[in-house]
Amino acid sequence: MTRGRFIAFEGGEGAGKSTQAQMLAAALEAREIACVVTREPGGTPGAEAIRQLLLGLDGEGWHPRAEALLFAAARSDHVERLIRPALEAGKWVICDRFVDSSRAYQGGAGGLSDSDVLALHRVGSGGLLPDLTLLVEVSPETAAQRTRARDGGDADRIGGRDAAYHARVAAAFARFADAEPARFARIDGNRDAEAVHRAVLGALDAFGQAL
Ligand code: Z5A
Repeated sequence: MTRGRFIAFEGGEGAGKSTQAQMLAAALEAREIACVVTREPGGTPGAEAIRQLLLGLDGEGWHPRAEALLFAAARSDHVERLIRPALEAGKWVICDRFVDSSRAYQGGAGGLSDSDVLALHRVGSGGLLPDLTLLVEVSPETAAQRTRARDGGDADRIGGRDAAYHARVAAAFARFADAEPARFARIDGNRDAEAVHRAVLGALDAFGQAL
């Protein structure tokens, strides 16, 4: 049995990751390639419960290190119970956010060191990395317009952090992509969804993951 491919979408809120994950899954299914679409934080019952703790908690919220541990714990359950078994069964896994989100949000923007975030990932998830990470990048104006149209101004605990925090997240993602060109493709997400989807398929092709 050939192992499946592990593809992650990354980027800021409103970049269009979930839309592109669904469009890629439809393209795979049209080619009769079995795939699983999942998300972080979440993807398993345990990780979805941790998602509620992370994004829904009222009051003072989590200290940055506690937040990083909770994301790593959710990911650990997700990797062991869903991602690895699906890959071993030969399915493609399309994941809406993965460890690079922890590196960008809890690391680059939140103040933890990259090596600490990666150490938690080694302990929790054996250091599993995607075969390809598609970084969907949009301007802050595009992101704000899309999330406003969808949520009417409501944001979760992390999405609601200030513009400087989100600018640090975007800068961190760009640094990771530039540092690891063999694993990342940067996609301009400001275009309409079909044009972004074509760029996603082009990136898969260029990375030798052609459909
Ligand atoms: N987080 C973290 O801190 N550390 C971690 O390790 C992980 C996560 C894994 C999860 O939020 C939060 O957790 C997130 C990071 C943090 N907070 N922030 N910021 P989430 O899962 O609830 O939400 P999100 O990941 O930020 O995604 P999102 O807001 O749903 O955005 P998206 O998936 O990138 O976008 P979308 O849902 O595909 O599209 C948004 C809207 O735009 C929607 O109405 C679409 O129909 C529309 N759209 C999409 N694409 C287009 C194009 N191309 N043109 C026009 N309109 C479009």
